[in-house]
Amino acid sequence: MRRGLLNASRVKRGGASWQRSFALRGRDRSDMAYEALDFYDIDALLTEEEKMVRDMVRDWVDKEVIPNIEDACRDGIFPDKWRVDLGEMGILGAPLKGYGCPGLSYIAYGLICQELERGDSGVRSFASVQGSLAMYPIWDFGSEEQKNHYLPRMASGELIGCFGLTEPDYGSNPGDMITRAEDKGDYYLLNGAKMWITNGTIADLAVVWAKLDGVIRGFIVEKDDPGFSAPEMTGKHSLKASVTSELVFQDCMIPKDRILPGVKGLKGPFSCLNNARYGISWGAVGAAQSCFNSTKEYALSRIQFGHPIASFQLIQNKLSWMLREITKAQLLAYHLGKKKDDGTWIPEHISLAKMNNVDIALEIARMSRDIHGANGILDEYPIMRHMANLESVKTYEGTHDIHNLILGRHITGIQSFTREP
Ligand code: TGC
Ligand code: FAD
Repeated sequence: MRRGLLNASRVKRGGASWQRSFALRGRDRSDMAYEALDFYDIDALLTEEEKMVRDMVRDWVDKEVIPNIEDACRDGIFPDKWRVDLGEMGILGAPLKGYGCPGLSYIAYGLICQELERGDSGVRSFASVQGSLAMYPIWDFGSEEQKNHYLPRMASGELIGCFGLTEPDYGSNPGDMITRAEDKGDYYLLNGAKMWITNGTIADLAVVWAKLDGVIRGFIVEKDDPGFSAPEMTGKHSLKASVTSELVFQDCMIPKDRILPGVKGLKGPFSCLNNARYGISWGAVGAAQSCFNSTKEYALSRIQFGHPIASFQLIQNKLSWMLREITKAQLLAYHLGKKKDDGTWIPEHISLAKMNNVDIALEIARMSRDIHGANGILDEYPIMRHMANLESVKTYEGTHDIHNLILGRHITGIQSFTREP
C-alpha cells in the first residue's frame, strides 16, 4: 500500500491573496452599521494593511455570517460557502509565509480572529484549526514535499484540515495519549481514537499526534486512508455551527512520507496551540464586543418604570464594567500581538491572554443576557449563542484552570499538574 500524498494535479497555484480579494470587494462601507467598541483608539496603532484586512473580514461577517448564523446553528452545519469565502479572502494560515500562505502580521491574524468570532466562535474555530493547528505543523515541521503539496491548497480553502490531539480519556494531559503508530517497514500502522476534533468529519486531512516507539510524533492522515473514519459528534448545546468529530484509527495504514519529520515530543502539538490560543485571545474580544453592542442598544431602547433601563445606575455600572474589561482585553491582545510579531513572547504570555479574555467575554455574555431580560434568551439576539459558545472556548485549547496552572508553574517554578514533585 503506497498512495502517498494527495493528488498534486489538483493544486491551484497563485491562489487569491487577501489584497486581490479586498480590491474585488471594493471600499464602500457606507452601508455598514457595526461600530466597534474601541475606547482607547487601538485603531490608531494599526497599519493600513492591518486595517484593510480587518475591514474586509468585518464586512464579510456582517454580510455572510450574521444573517445566516442562526440557521447554521439550527441545522448544525458549517456552510460550505463560508469555507469557499474564507479561502477566497486569502486569510487562512494568516501569519504563515510562503507556500501560498498570506504572510500577514500577527496583529492582522488577531484582528481576523476578532472579527470572525464577533460573528460566531464556530467560524473562528474553523479558521483557527485550519491555519494554526493543521497548516502550521506542516509549515513548521513538514518536509519540503509535504509543504508544497498541502499548504497552497489549504491556504485557498480547497483542502480542509483538522488536528487530533485529545482522546476520550486524555484531555488536559495529552502526554499520556494511547494512540499508537507502528513502523511496518514500508508504512505506519495507526491504532487509537481522538475525540472532540473540530472540522473532523469535513476534513480532507488530519494532523494526528500518536506515539511511535513511545515518542509523540505527528502524522498526516488523509480522509480516504484505509482504517480511518471520522464520525460526527452530535448533541452539542455549544458551537452548533462548528463540526466536531471523533477520529477512529483501526489498523489505519499511513504511507511513510506522511510523518512530520521536523519534531518529536509534546512540543510539536503545543507549538501549534501557541498560535491557536493567541488567536482565541483576540476572538474572545470580538464575541464580547458583539454582546456589548447589543446590550448598549437594548438598554437605551428598553423602557421600564417610565425610563430607558440605560438610565439606571445598576445598568450603567454593568455597561461600564464591560467597557473596562473589553478595553483591557484589547490592550492585552494588541501588546501580545506585538510580542508575537517581534518574537519576544513566551507561552505563558499567551496563557494569560487566552485565560483572561475568554473569562471576561463569558462574564460579559452572562451580564448581557441579564440586561436583555427575557429577550436575552431569544435567537434574535446573539447573546445566548455567544455565551454557549464561550463555554467551549473556556475549555478547549487548554482549560481556564490549566492556564492558571501554567502561570502558577511560571511564578513558583513548581509544576502542580500531577501529584508527583
Ligand atoms: P510539559 O512538561 O509542560 O511540556 C512537554 C514538552 O512540551 C514543551 N512545551 C511547549 N512547547 C512549545 N509551546 C508550549 N506552549 C509548550 N508547553 C510545553 C516543553 O518544553 C516540553 O518539551 P521537551 O522538549 O522538554 O519535552 O508537559 P506536560 O505533560 O506537563 O503538560 C502540561 C500541560 C498541562 C500544560 C499541557 O499538557 C497542556 O497544555 N494541556 C492542555 C491540553 C490542550 O490544550 N489541548 C488542546 C487540544 S486542541 C484543541 O483544543 C483545539 S480546539 C480548536 C478550535 O475549535 O478552535
Ligand atoms: P479534562 O482534562 O478531563 O478536565 C476536566 C476538568 O478538570 C477541567 O475543569 C480541568 O480544568 C480540570 N483539571 C484537569 N486536570 C487538572 C489538574 N491537574 N489540576 C486542576 N484541575 C484539572 N481537541 C483536539 O485535539 N482537537 C480539536 O480540534 C478540539 N476541538 C474541540 C472542540 C470543542 C467544541 C471542544 C469542547 C473541545 C475540543 N477539543 C479538541 C478538546 C479540548 O482541547 C479538551 O476538551 C480540553 O483540552 C479539556 O480536556 P477534557 O475535556 O478531557 O477535560
